[in-house]
Amino acid sequence: MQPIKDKFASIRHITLLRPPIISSLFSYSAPISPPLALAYLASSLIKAGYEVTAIDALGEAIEKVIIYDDPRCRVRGLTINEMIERIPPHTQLIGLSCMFSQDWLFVRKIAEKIKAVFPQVPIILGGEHATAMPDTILETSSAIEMCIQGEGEETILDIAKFYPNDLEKINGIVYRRKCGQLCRTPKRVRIRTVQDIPRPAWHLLPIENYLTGGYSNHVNSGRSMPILATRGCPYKCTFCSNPNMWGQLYYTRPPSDVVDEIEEYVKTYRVDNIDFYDLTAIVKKSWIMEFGNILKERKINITWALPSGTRSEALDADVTKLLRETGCQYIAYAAESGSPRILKYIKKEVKLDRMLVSMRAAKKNGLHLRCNLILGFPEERRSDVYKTIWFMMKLVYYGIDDAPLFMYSPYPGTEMYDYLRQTGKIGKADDDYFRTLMCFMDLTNSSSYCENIGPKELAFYRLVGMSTFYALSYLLYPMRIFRSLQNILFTKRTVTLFEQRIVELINTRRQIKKTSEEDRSLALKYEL
Ligand code: B12
Ligand code: SF4
Repeated sequence: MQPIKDKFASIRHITLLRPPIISSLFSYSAPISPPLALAYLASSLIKAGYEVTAIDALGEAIEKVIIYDDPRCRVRGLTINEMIERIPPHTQLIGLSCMFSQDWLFVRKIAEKIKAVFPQVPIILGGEHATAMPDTILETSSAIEMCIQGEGEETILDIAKFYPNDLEKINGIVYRRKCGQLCRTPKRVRIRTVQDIPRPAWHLLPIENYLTGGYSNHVNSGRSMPILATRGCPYKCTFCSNPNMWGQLYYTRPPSDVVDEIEEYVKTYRVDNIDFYDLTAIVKKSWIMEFGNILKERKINITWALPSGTRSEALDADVTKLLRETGCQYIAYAAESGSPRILKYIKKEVKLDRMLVSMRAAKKNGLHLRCNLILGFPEERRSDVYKTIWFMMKLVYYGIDDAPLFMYSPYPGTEMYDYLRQTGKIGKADDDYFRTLMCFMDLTNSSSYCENIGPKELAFYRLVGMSTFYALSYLLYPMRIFRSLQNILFTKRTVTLFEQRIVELINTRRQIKKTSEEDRSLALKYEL
């Protein structure tokens, strides 16, 4: 990490802002989870001696849901006005985060409104979207001055140190020169010793709101804290932005360091559950065995989960047994397709039969499991779709609890997006393109980038696949009906994604109604 702040640096106070959750109007879900990026960035800045204000627009108003008109979307969190009110007048740099490209239209609006109130303060943008599309961002928004590429902890320290005179000294940025020309500095070398990155500064954020509400990126397991054990992913699937964002370098923290962090959360925040947010949490069996054994030795009384979609190679019968013994409750496997032809095409190096063996062992050891699947890749044929649906039926047979079917969305910064641009299947990255990204969880709206199957037909397959999966799994395992009813109606603690989605739908309807007319009109007024 970087040394202590240069005392002659011009920037002393930095505001970090995480936007609210933005989703399409009829989205059946928009998971609520704490802002890891903000917590990590704030921590590095504080350690280097800067003053930081961290505004988590979601966390500060989790139950406020407002319908916006342009872009037509549902927004959970503070209004733009409320975000602006929280920015200290003396701040010298505003760092916005944009994790999802579908959020861009709204994030652009936030940046413009902030700029109107703070014309002298530079606004910089980081996150997956800023890494993938810096040119488009800087060309279409004069409010944003600079985009950060990839990992941000070291880059933001350099920005605070070198802004505005020595920007060329900062690796990993794209910025606009005074003459309007865009300038890209060399890529930044990734942080290898991830255990040295200062731990997230949760004390600056409204983490208690997430903990009390049991919010996490999958099911409600009580007071849940996110954690990262690794950075990056060694694979290079063509639909994923990882290779562009992180490269193929994969660095893990020592298991004992991760367990230390968990212990700290149990002590400080009384957490019940830990969720790993890693791109690919488990690659090596030796790592996960060591982690499990340390958890066991230290007798830490928590549950934990791997909800981000992991690989199966390291998860055999021994490992899943140990995981269960140490409180692991939920694992998401990332199969993506039931068609070996498609798996080869998307460069997803998984073997479905091996994954099924791993799932079977995990199920036998009492874990709840999910398998993520996608439909509608550009070269997908009907026969591939049928194979995926057939694979889902096998999953029912093996007792898998969840099998969400997502529509393929072309995210910028992915190999497949570049292919679709080159072949003209995606024209300009204009506002319409970002609107189509928004409908990935919208059952009333669908888009298709598939050469062989149209959007309506794909939506039909998704409906058939998912409804058959859940209908059959409740028929085959009738006890699940009672468990789900009990969880949805009474305990509100959920164990599957299906239960969680129903609870979210009920809550969101209630929250939209509860969000006062005053807030709504304020939000709309600010848009004009
Ligand atoms: C956990 C996770 C989720 C969780 C929670 C996300 C959340 N709200 O916190 C859940 C399950 C909800 C989720 C859902 C989805 N996700 Co997701 N998710 C992730 C994942 C695995 C980890 C995110 C994370 O916390 N990382 C750890 C932090 C530390 O990293 P970071 O956010 O990138 O921040 C670093 C840098 O980006 C940078 N940075 C970030 N902001 C800023 C700001 C400034 C000022 C600076 C200087 C730097 C900076 O510095 C940070 C520290 O190094 C990422 C992949 C990844 N990034 O690792 C995908 C990822 C973000 N998700 C992705 C997608 C596509 C989705 C879904 C659409 C998938 C789906 N079909 O369900 C949904 C959309 C949800 C929605 N909003 O409606 C894509 C986004 C691609 C894109 N361009 O839009 C990613 C990149 C995965 C991938 N490789 O394809 N996701
Ligand atoms: S989809 Fe998963 S395995 Fe593939 S590159 Fe992305 S993070 Fe890695």
